[in-house]
Amino acid sequence: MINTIYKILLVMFVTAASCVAQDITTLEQIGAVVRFERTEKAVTLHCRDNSQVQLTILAPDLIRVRASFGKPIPQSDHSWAIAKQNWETPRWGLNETSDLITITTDELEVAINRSPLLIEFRDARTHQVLNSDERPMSYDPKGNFAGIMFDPKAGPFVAAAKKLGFDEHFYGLGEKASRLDKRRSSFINWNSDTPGYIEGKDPIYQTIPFYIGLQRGIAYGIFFDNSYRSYFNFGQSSQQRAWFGAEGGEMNYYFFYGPSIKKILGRYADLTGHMPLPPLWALGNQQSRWSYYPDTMVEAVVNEYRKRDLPLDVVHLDIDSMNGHRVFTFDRTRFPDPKSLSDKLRRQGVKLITIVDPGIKHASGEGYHAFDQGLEKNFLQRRRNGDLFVPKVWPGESVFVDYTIPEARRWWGDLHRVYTDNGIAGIWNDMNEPSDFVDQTGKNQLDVVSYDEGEKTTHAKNRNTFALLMSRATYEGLERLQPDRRPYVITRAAYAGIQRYATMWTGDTNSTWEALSLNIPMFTSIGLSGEPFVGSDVGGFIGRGNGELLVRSYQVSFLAPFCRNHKVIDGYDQEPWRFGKYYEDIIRKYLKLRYALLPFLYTTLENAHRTGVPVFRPLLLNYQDDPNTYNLDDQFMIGDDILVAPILKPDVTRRLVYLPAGTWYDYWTNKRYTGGTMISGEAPLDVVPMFVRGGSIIPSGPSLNYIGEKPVDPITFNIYPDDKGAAAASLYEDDGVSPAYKTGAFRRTAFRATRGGRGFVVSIAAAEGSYNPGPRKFSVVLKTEKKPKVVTVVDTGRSQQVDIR
Ligand code: MIG
Repeated sequence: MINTIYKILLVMFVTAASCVAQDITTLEQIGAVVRFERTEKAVTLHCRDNSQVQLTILAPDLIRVRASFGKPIPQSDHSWAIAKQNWETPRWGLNETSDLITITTDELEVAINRSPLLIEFRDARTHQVLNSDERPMSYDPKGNFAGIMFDPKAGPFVAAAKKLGFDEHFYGLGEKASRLDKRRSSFINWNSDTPGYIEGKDPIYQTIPFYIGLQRGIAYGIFFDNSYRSYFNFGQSSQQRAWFGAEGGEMNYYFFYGPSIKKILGRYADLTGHMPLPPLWALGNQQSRWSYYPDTMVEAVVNEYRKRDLPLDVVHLDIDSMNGHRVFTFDRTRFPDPKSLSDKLRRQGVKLITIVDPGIKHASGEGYHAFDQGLEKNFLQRRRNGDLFVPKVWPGESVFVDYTIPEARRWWGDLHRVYTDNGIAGIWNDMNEPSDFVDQTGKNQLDVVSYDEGEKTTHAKNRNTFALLMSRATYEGLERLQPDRRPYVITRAAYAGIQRYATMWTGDTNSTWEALSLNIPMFTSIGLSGEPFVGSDVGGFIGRGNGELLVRSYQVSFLAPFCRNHKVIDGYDQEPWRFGKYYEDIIRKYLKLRYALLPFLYTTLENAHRTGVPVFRPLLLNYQDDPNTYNLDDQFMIGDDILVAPILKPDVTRRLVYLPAGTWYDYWTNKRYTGGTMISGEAPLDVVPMFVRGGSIIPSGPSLNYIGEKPVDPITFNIYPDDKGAAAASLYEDDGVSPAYKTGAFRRTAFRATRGGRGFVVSIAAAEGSYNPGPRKFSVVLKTEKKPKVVTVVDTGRSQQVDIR
């Protein structure tokens, strides 16, 4: 039965395609500027057609553009994505001529042509053009776009068109089943449950309407903060324009100036929120299956992991752990005592995560608390005519919560007490596009009204933010229930800002080589869109894998923030040992390496939290001036220092690896390379080509079965000097579980190595932050070809015992 539903879903998605021509030149253009006024932080343009445009100066490198067509800019101004509303206005100036109004900040110059109304962003110092309107912003008062609109009642359609650079590259846009450089592609955002998606399938689960343009090494960003079904076209069918638009709402975008992508990502994180740190164990290895039950099966999986000396931190409980798919319940035949199960597993170092879907079983008169309370409190979604909205999901006929109601979010969050009381350590939000088996496109939900700050808006506006608000309710609930612990939420669907509440995985992939090769551009693009904690079902979700595919899949994911093997209900088993000892031994090697590199991974993750720069990076993020990286998406970097070039095809044991300029070390052999060229990497099945940047220091720890098993002692600093003999790094540590890091309870230690005379000097700076990790040893390993004669350690912090190898 489940199988059949699943196959029907698959067929539906493969056949549904949207191919209506989207010609924005038929839209009406905003009128010319007739006058303008200026306040302390903004300029408002009044247009001939009664439209208004407002440019707000938020930071020297961040300008918001808001347009209201045929009417004044409304007073109400709300977005679920925005984390920071109040910006301290930077200094800026305004200059006008008969043709132009020019806004200047320390970094940006915004030239507004009055007639026609065209906006151009330039570098304030060089006056170089960064991005300019190809035509005035446009809208659809006449309904010309009727054939394109998914919900014709939503409109009017709004659009902005930008000149397409001859050599302009486009990155980001969140989770798309596409390559890294989005140039010549077009996309739609409409959160959709798309099992078994392949490259080109669009839209899929998430909506992050933020992209980065890069030309001549100079980057800008555009965040089109509009949750309606939106369109992004990066010159797919036009030589002159890239455009974005939406089926309703305001033209409302934020323009970010780099020139570095890293700087843009920092600003984007300031605007839409920084990812809080998840518990450190979230970086541990995770195992899942649709579905492990009963409890003895979960124990068997954990015992098998321990018996086979494979590290493991988390097991996931999928939908069959619930009583008839009722969220916030356990199936008491399968899981008679979830608390004693979680206690038992915890003693083995394993945490349980359970799935929570948005569908609450429609269960009148049954005494099911979630349904009864939701109904009684009037928190459930209703159609415009007042009827309950009754989608069909796993429990059969169901209801959804209107998460735009603050009290409903609070109630939903509090419902998680049944999980925290039973020792469940994290929550996995699935099906939150929201998926509805009655009609997966969303057509059947168009007249569902959400409270939406009292505006009572429909599905057209609220679909794409549904998952964001559900994750928010979950995160805030866990925060209230366990204030001394960091919440850990995983979501499938999302809207911009999701990183404040949830981590993500890329949904129902296939167990195929094609799907594996998509992992890299997807992880890196999601990272470039403000979501640093990414991962995919290791081995692929749907279909039958094999040992070779599973091993190569681990070689992609072993350093991804989310490393979880998961499998569909009717798929062949895929735990690391399922294909025999030969493959299992290789997988063990990579899982152990992941655990050994945890000090490095966690330091990189904390950097993502603080700076918005992701862990899993495309090379272009670190080498923005090197055009060889602009379309390179079959290799990746972890942080600034580790480069991995996995094998993405069967029967292949060697590949070309691009090493950017600089010194590089083969991780396995320590062989030195001078970059700026392609090299041939040897990759027998047990080897993934992996290189370390000269100039880096990689901290590593002892072998662990799970995080927290024993103190991270000793910490080894692996020093890879650059061509001048220098290297530097820092190590970040905290308690790994509590939110105390937010108030200074962390320890950041800077390290530096320099070559001098016949030896090396390694200096350890005084640590920053109040966290005390207790006594442990530091060990220094110099990865130089010849052993230096003298190594001196200067320990300003004076807290460690250091030995040198
Ligand atoms: O319609 O809960 O992406 O990870 O195992 C399928 C069952 C519902 C989809 C998720 C997948 C999960 C599955 N879910």
